[in-house]
Amino acid sequence: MTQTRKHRYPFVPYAPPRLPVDEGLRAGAEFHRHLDRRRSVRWFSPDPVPVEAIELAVCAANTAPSGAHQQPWTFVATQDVVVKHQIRVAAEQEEQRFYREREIPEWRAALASLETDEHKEFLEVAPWLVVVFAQKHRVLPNGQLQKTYYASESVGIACGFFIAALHSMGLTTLTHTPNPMAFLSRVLHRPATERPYILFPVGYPADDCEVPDLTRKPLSEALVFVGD
Ligand code: IYR
Repeated sequence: MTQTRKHRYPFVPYAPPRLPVDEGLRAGAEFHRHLDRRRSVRWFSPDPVPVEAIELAVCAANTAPSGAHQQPWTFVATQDVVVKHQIRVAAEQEEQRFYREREIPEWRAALASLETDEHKEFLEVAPWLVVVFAQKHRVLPNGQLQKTYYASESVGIACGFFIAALHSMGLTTLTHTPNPMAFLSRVLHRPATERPYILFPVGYPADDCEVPDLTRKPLSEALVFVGD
């Protein structure tokens, strides 16, 4: 029997179709196989990607759970060659400092197998750049500023959905975090209440695209059961 609850705010029933267990497991295995084919890419094709694909990926991201349902993200997308050039120049400046001056030996070892360097050609080759901003505060309809809760966690989850949605459309991306990223607020005219979170170049992989020959850690390292 359903419980009768008293609500102070509107609630609606939620009853997604219940899959038979074996069907659910099959769907889970297929979903894993699909996600396992995703790779981060640094060589993009300049082939165009329709704006609808970006919109669909952001629609998917926008379904992410968030702290107090504050949805503290803004996705800023550009295919403007001038803006992409500005972003590349500024990002390469930061990366030059990182690779030439600041890079510390532990970083060097951790990044060696990725063969990254300060050159970020993909920032101009990929047809789209999507920069995700985390809203540390949000502006209420009355103009007041409200602190957001768990902004980083919420935006991180939304970015995961975004990446998965792109992959489902045969598109690729790179979770790129030039460090520091403050230049993105300046170039993209974002308010001080938002912080750049991740920069995603989006496109199809180049015909001669390669990725590092990496493997994923086994389930036994990713999942630990406790108790009986
Ligand atoms: N931001 C630098 C370095 C870098 C850092 C991490 I963590 C990576 O996974 C890859 C690169 C760069 O983009 O080259």
